[in-house]
Amino acid sequence: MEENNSNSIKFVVLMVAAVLLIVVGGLAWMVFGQKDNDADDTGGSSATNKTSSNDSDSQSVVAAESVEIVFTDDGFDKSSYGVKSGGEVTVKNNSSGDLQFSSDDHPTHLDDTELNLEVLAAGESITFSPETTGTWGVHDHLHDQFTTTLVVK
Ligand SMILES: [Cu+2]
Repeated sequence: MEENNSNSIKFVVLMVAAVLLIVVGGLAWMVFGQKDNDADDTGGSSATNKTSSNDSDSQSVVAAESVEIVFTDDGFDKSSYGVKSGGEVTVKNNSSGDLQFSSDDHPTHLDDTELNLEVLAAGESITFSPETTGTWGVHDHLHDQFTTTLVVK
């Protein structure tokens, strides 16, 4: 009798452990599975939004015959500028220090080398005519947190 009792107790304990494993495992699978799906959905939709807004930015930029890019102590006055290929771009340094207008990437400046200008002291400006069409990231090489975009069409 004693042996039968301990055997049936062992059986009950095993059954309870098995049920707990299934319940806990199932819950964990649901929770982590949903988290993964949520992360995928968010990443996918935000990436899509970013791409489409970038595209509309480039497309909505008006390519003028001439454009003025004004730089102050707060950075460039616009997030993007547009100019026709061969048109005039004037870069005006209205900040209190030097400005080195440079093509991305920092620090190699190789994306469009015709956008690499000489250092402009406070109050100076320069006009040049870029010809290579494209959407070019530019920055102040001396303060590379200041960036903008020049679209040449
Ligand atoms: Cu740079």
